[in-house]
Amino acid sequence: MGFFDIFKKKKVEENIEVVAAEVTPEVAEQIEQEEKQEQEELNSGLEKTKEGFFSKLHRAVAGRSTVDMDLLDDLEEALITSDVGVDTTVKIIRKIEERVARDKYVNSDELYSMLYDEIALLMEQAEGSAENFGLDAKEGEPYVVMVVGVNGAGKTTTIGKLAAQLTRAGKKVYIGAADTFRAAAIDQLGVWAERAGATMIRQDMGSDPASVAYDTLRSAVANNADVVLIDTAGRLHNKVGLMNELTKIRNVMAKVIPDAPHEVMLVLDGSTGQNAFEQARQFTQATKVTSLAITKLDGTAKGGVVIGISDTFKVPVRYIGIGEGIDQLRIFDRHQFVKALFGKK
Ligand SMILES: Nc1nc2c(ncn2[C@@H]2O[C@H](COP(=O)(O)OP(=O)(O)OP(=O)(O)O)[C@@H](O)[C@H]2O)c(=O)[nH]1
Ligand SMILES: [Mg+2]
Repeated sequence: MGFFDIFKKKKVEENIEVVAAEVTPEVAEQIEQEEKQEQEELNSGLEKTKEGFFSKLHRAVAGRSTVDMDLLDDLEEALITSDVGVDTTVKIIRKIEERVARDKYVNSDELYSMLYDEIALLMEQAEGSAENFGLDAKEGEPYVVMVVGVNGAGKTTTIGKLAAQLTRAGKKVYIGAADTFRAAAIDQLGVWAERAGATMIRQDMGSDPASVAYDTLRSAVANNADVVLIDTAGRLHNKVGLMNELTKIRNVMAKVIPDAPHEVMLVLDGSTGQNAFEQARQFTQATKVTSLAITKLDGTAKGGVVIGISDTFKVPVRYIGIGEGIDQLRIFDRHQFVKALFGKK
């Protein structure tokens, strides 16, 4: 489901009778097929995480007939080494302990299903869901998303993929090349903008990023754009400098559109495991982050970070990247994710 399908969904909800009449068995079947295909693509994107997670769990559980302290210790280790994070792991283990104490004898299948339930519940309770995305956007005003994150996290790629989804959904998209640190960064974004059919606003390398953001918003407003995506530089070697720069970009944008940016999306490289936690910690402390995109979940066994990060930061994960391709950005669906992790159909 694309970003702006949410708007459609809202309209649909206001007009439920019409929609009910439209859902023919053929349409229902098509929806079901699409959902199935999405789940399959997600399953293959998360294959390595699933294998890593399960081989560890399996090793912990294999040959044990009862759930005792030893097994729980091994389970704890399996979760931690799957990058779920210590705090979240401890939370999960406590829940399992409580249930085991209640249910007494638990076999390994039951243990797996308990784990599934607990992780699914944890994700459920983590604040924010894709269902709310963008509902506060106003008609006739561009919805501004500022994209932040350390170098190489996948900001530019995520912007490119997102722009493509949005233009495909009929939205007019403006992209601001506010990472002026390297000429190559501007060119890379230009290639994505062209592919996506979006308009990129740029200045020369080395120019003031806030000035690029300002130009982008002015131009977006003048041309009735629907969405603005602002790319930023991700250098962290001078953290204070970077955070000041982000603040300056925000302030300048608010001069054009008072509510902007409507969204500050932090992009995290999921394949860095614990490092992604650390980045989330630093950025959420330094600037207001309203959503997360976790990239590179394909090709890594560290996808457990999504569970820990959702639980720890209470900032909704909006998107996950499962490949470099233009179509490999997904709205994060907690249910689908946990299912993929446990290999459930
Ligand atoms: N496999 C995979 N690669 C990805 C994904 N997202 C981004 N990448 C790759 O990660 C690399 C870095 O991505 P960029 O989008 O350039 O990262 P950035 O955050 O803009 O980096 P800077 O501009 O240096 O700050 C590129 O080679 C991307 O193709 C993903 O979901 N999966
Ligand atoms: Mg970039």
